[in-house]
Amino acid sequence: MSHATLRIDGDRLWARLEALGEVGAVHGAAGERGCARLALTDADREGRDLVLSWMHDLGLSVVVDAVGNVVGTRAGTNPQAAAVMVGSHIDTVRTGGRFDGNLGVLGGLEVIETLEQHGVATVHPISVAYFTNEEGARFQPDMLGSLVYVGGMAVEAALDVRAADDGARLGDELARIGYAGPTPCPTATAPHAYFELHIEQGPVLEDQGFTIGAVTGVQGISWTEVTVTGQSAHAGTTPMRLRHDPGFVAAAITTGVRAIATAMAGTQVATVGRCEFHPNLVNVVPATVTLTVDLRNTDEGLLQQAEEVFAALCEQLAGEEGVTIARRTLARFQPVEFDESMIGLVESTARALGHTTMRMPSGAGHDAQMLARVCPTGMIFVPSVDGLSHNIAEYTTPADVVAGADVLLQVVLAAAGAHSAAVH
Ligand code: HGY
Ligand code: MN
Ligand code: MN
Repeated sequence: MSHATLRIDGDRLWARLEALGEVGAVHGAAGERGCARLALTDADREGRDLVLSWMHDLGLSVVVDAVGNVVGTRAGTNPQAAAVMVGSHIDTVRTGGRFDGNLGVLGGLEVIETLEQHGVATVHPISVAYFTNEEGARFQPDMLGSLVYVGGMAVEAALDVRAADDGARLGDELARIGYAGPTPCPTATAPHAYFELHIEQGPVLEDQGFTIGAVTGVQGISWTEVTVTGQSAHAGTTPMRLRHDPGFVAAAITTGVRAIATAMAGTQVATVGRCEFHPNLVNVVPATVTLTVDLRNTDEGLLQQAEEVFAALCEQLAGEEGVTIARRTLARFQPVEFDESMIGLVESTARALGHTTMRMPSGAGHDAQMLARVCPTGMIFVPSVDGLSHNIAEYTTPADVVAGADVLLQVVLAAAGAHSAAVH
């Protein structure tokens, strides 16, 4: 029997989004309601515990691995078959929203609860996962948990990563919040397929009037920590010609990477998101400034070009100002293309459900770009209101949440092989 008429319960999914959104809740002056659950903080633990309780309520068998990835699995009729996995993340940036990552994990739980509710069995097991430290806001690189999960980073190296803000060691924080799990990673068995439902986090779907994005892939990411060391001096007595001012160089780098992106146009983007002065005092020419540069492009060759121009800018500024500039790579991932069969499945499923759909690359990084290394991977985008994300005003309408989760339900059924069963 076809399960094409099966639909998720939108109210139940929205209620979970609201409940998880209250963990680490951040409220804005204009009524915005966001989340702050930086990876491996107490708020992250609280969110993890809540989702874990929902996994147990659904009777899933749950494993926690050595970097804190959590995977809950509903049995299939063929225990030998690899699971169809649905996943994302529940850690957020400091000014995060209630949909980024959360929607993919809770959408997966909703798919399973819908199958349970209607007595639908599947040949393949179905897993729902949340991966550790997808955001990379506290610990770098981003997508760290899923990178380790697929064997792209050694567990030991991951556990030794230090937080940018307070120097905390990832492994210690994992143990502190009780998520240093016993299951080894990388995973012993690759999923049969992986699907991730995610908000677009940009303006394209909304601007062009489409409901579902059939994601073609994820653009390349290059994160660099730049430490500029100059000479601390008195702000009043030091003539301009004698200064070696890392503050000036940091500002030149900030405007310089903007100029690189503007000159390259296309999909090139550049961001200086973090900048710390030392000693950070009104009357002291800084001794050092540490800043981060985030460069991205859908094309690897162009991303390398942007990196080269950026490196040349640093050399030039160092010579002109008489400072030293040290660059440390925090994350570097090449662009990823998803399998055509998975893009087509998302696209045809969305259309069969009566939704408008367009193909598009992802500007943001996602766990899906790591899972694509080990299994067929597809992503479903739903619109972000005003294209906003990594902002507490992030919002996606209930109708679009339901549309995305219904597409997720159907692509999972297509991949997992649904058994004919009575649909109440
Ligand atoms: O940075 C990103 O694109 C993702 O949110 N980690
Ligand atoms: Mn995300
Ligand atoms: Mn994010």
